[in-house]
Amino acid sequence: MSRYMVTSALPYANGPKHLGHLAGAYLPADIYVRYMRMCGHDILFCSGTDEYGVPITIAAEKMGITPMEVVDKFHSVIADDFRRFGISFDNFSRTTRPEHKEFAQSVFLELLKKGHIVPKDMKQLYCSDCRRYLPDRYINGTCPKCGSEDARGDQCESCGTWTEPFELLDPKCGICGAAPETRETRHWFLLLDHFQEWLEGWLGGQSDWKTNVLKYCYSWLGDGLRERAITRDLSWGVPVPLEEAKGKVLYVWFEAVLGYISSTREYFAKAGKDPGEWKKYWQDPDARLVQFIGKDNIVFHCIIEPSILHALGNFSLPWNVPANEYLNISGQKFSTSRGTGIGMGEYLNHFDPDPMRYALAVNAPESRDSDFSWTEYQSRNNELADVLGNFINRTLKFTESKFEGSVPAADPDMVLLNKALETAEEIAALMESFKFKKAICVAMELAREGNRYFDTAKPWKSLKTDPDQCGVTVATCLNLCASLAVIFEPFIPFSTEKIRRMLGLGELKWSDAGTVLLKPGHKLNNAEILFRKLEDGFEKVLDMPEVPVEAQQKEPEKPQVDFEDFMKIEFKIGRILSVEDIKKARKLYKIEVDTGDKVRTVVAGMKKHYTREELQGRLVAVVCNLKPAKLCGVMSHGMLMASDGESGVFLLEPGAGAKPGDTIR
Ligand code: B3M
Ligand code: ZN
Repeated sequence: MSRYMVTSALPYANGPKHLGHLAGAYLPADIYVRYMRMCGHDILFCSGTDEYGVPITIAAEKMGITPMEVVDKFHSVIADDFRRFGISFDNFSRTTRPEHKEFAQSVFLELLKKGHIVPKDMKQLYCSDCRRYLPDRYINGTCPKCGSEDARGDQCESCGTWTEPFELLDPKCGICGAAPETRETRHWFLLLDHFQEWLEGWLGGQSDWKTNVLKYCYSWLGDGLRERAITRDLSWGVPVPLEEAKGKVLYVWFEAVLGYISSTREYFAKAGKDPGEWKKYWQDPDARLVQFIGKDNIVFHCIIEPSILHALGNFSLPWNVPANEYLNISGQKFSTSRGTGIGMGEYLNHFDPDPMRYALAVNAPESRDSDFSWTEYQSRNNELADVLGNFINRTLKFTESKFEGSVPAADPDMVLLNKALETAEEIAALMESFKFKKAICVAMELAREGNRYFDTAKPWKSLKTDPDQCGVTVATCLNLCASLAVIFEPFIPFSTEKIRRMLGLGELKWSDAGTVLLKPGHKLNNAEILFRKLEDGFEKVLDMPEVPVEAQQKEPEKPQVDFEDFMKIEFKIGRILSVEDIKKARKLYKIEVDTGDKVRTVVAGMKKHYTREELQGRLVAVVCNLKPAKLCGVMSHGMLMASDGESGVFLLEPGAGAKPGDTIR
């Protein structure tokens, strides 16, 4: 039996990740890994956050905090969201860990020694306005390949080309927009051309890989591989381990692809493990490396990483890289920065993980981009409830009420259980060829079959007419429930755990599907509802702003007013013409205000907060039609609007340009 090393792309710790990420590289990996574990394979699943590189420094600048604060914050958010979605990593590391730095530096030195990395003086774009070198993502421009105008200096998102900053046409500083100048600096280059021929041969042998992946690779090889700079003039990153390279760091992609190995090493460095055991997953010819990524990462995993691993020698190369296409939302790319897309955490704050896991698996962007919509999600959720949930529930409820919650003394109908066995075999073949979308549909078909069986057998009738037959039906349906708990486990693990609990079963193996797991007399637990149907408009809860707890407690103290009532109040801009003290009044001023139509006298409690000079000539907001009232002997014909809180009392200030007499609405 082979050993498997499974990885999912290391997400940048620059913000929370969204459902597009989940569908691309994490959910499929988790489905695969859970299935393989159930088959008893020796399999390890590692990932972690990618914490260096310009995406992090850009986030830090935007947020006004340090890069370290950014990655600390988002590492926990991302790790927690994955955990809540049931992504079952064996280890989820961070590239800012010292072990990763040491490992990445050692790989750099090794390749330097072997002559695959050489220093060169090169041109780099420098923004004289911002006084800094502009690394890749800090440069925007036109893609030399497809002509898209929002290509960045590292990649064109439209066509996937890996661009170099000075290759962009019409480059602009990503920070200030100025046209940058070109300056000389020294950098270290990975001589990818050393690997062209070897890659052609190696990739040529991967005919079972997805065609979209191979197509990308061949287009790269077709263009001819060139040397690539793998160092940057940045302060945030793994330092280049050379005296003469002070102030330079390794290019994030060069070290990030090594993060998978660091994560595995970290896993085995933990207490109670053999620290050398990582090699069994990375340096053993029997170990199969399976890497789940999104399509924009293909070149790094199918060209760069294999070149590095090959150059190091004794490392296993990817056995498969089942890259996914994109999940779009209403035809647009998911992008948290552009405000399109749904965050994983945002979703989980309102809904359960499994319906989304199911919806994304059915709708996976496996061979082409797919589109997410709440309508589609709703119908997938309701399908879970109507088909799988319904079958489990009706079987268990019937057993509860008619058989005292025990498996009847009858031999189950092997025709149906054999069908479950065949289904499990069919799914196994699909899983092993990374066709999860088809696999989940086949699984749901078996649940449908269960409902048809129940409907046809009519146990509620046979209970009276043929109790033995009724026992057979129930024993069959219960065992089918157990088989369904097996085959759905990789997809909706939270729900199958519930099903197993209801059935009184512990952990199951893949080979348990189609077998008689529930023997006569086996006691079941109470049935719980598995899935709740969603009504139209259910997704509105996501739009509601999240109200902090303290704010929730401060309910409005005043009753609501009708718009008509509100409109009865006349608010106007006024200018203070004069301010006088009022005899014996410690808090009040008598103020003359010009409100356009007339000059009115207002008595205001401003004496403690403003001097007369401060008020003189000031523009204010005035409530004009308050019923006149006498205060300390002076009639007041209105009120000045001010804020009043712990910080003090402050007059509202009309914006510049407002004139006395203007109405306020
Ligand atoms: N962090 C890009 C991404 O999040 C990058 C992947 C690294 S995998 C080694 O899509
Ligand atoms: Zn600039």
